[in-house]
Amino acid sequence: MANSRFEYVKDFEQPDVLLPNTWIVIRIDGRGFHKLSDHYAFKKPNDRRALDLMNAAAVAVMKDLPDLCIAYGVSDEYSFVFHPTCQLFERRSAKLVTTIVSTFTAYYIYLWATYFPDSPLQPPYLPSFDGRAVLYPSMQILRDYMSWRQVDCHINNLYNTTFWTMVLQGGMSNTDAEQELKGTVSADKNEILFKRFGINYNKEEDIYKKGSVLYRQYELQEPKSDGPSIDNESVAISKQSRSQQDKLKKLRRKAQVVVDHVDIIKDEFWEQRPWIISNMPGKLLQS
Ligand code: DGT
Ligand code: MG
Ligand code: MG
Repeated sequence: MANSRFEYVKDFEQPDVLLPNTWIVIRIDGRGFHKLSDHYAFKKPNDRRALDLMNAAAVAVMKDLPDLCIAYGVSDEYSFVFHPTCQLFERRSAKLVTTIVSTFTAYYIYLWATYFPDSPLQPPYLPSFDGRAVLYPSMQILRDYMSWRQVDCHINNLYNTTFWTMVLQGGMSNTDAEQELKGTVSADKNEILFKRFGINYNKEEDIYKKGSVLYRQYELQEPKSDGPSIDNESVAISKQSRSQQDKLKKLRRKAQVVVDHVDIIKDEFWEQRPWIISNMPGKLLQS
């Protein structure tokens, strides 16, 4: 590159490399989806088409970026997780966040017509997403982060299901339903649903109650008695040569990305799928 007297402006760019050896979570969230969901008449409290579209865009992101080890989505948000050993874009924050946000948005818009064939996108109601990177220093804290999102999904879904049932089936005004639900606990909402509307909340679909978890599928493993471990394996990965890392990347690309609606708070999910924490591809399933 030719040197010019303008070169000095480069010095104004700030480094933004994320700390090494930490889990990177990139959470994206739909901008103004309250208005957007009204405009395109999303069903209340949950619109299956909208969630399937979010999941399809997230699967495309996972396939595009084999460095991602797991993703979790609920409502208009998605959390994408990079392993502590990830070296993509030299761990530069802005590169990681903007790549995830723009790839996700591109697929969301590209796939829109598949899920909403009768409601074409119209400006100014065009979907866009914000994004941030947060670092978590241990597997336990990463798991607590994922648990936090899933608990949030459960609490919001129970509230929204009860609220919209009271309004849409019970004929209550929004204000009256809101007033009645103030200060109630989960058991109260379950009882309102069951006693007044004959709805057993436990029988609602898992995609609404548990959200969506995406990961690469390999053969499930028997849980080890000492629980999932990461440290030795991640040290081994950080010492891998470039060609070893490329080989693993190819293996990851071969695995199917699945969309599951399961409990990610308990140990079982993580113990059966040790490759999520270790980032070492497991045995591919025979297709
Ligand atoms: P933000 O994120 O600050 O730009 O603002 P919003 O409006 O995106 O608010 P947020 O992200 O806190 O809440 C998500 C909104 O999206 C919430 O108002 C409900 C709406 N939404 C998401 N999924 C569905 C759905 O399946 N059905 C309906 N009716 N609304 C949904
Ligand atoms: Mg939003
Ligand atoms: Mg949101």
